Amino acid sequence: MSDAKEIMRRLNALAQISEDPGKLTRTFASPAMRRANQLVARWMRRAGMQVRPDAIGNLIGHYAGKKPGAKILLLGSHLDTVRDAGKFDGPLGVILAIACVEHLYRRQIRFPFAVQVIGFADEEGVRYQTAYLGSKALAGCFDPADLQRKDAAGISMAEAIRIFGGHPTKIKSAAMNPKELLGYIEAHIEQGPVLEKENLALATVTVIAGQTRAKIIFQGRAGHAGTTPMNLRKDALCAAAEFILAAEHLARNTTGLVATIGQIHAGPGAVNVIAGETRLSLDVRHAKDSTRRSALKKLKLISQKIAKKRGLKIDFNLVHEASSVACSTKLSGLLAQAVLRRQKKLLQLPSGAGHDTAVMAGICPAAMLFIRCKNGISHHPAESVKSGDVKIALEVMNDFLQWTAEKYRQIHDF
Ligand code: HGY
Ligand code: MN
Ligand code: MN
Repeated sequence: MSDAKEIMRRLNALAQISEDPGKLTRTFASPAMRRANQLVARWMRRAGMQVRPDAIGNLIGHYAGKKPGAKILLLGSHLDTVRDAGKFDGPLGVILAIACVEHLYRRQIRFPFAVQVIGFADEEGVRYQTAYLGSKALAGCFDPADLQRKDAAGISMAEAIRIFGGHPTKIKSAAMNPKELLGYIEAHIEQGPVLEKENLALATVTVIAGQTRAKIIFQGRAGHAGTTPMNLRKDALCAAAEFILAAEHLARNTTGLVATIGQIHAGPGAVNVIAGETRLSLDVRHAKDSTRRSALKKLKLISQKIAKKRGLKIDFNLVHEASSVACSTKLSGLLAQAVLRRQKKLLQLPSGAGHDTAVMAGICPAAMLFIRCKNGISHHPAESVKSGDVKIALEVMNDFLQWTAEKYRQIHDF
């Protein structure tokens, strides 16, 4: 079986490991994540890697360099998913990276640097609403206060890590030493329509858009749906609806801005009861941090005006923020040469989606390889990738590794 076909086979196998029957959901520190780590660890060992979990549950495969103590080139992506996910967002980058190491191992090739493949424990932030837990632990910027966060079942992050087999009090020890790192490369589906429109398989990434997530609570008054006159209501769901449309309006009228309310909960949640409280998520992104931050300020003001006009209380709390991050031009430059060699054309795209690359760029040069996905669909079971594109991506990554080794003396640091 060709390497690309084996990658697709493995992605299908991995996609069977879910906490939701009939759909793919694999969240941070869940039993499904543990089973996924066990399967991926087997593939890492088959590629000649030593494998270990770190304190937060990242899976780390190490392929030694020619000499002990050599610098480390990191490859990888995340193994967690959103709810009802596709099978490529995250795992494609991990399984592709393992295939690169397997390519070296089968040929007994050793480089002047070591290669490590990382399967990050939590990029999506589904369980605890704050993203990048795995890469933040590796990058030494994990916030210990997050350990107190509770999931929907009331389980704290610390408890979840302990149950998973991790060590919540030792997350600091998971931090990598930036001096030991050569760089980080993440192969990931584009999650957008541009590569397909340009009829190209691959692109490199210029910048990863910054993102802010907030939790909003409209507090009104529940009441009888039949006897409460419209002008006497404090309807929290109508307030939320007005806010959601205002957020959409602002984003539609601000170039490059996206605003999403993906979650809403109305209580008490009976057909014949006016909603007394609504809880919303808010996700705002833009390639320019100042534009994102000013949009957030406007949205907070809008929510306060709506609450005041309707006689409601409002809570508007930030739960996650990540600045926009430029990829390393040097690392991307070498990757671009490999793309040009295989694809004869190069596209460089910004990423509206967040990635662990944005965190890893804080401790080492970081770059991304985008792979075309059908109709740009992602965060959806219809996510799909052609094995022919995976084949080219594998060739590009193998070329990139080979060239990095050949030029290693000059590019000791990217
Ligand atoms: O939400 C994102 O941008 C990414 O898929 N975590
Ligand atoms: Mn995602
Ligand atoms: Mn992703």
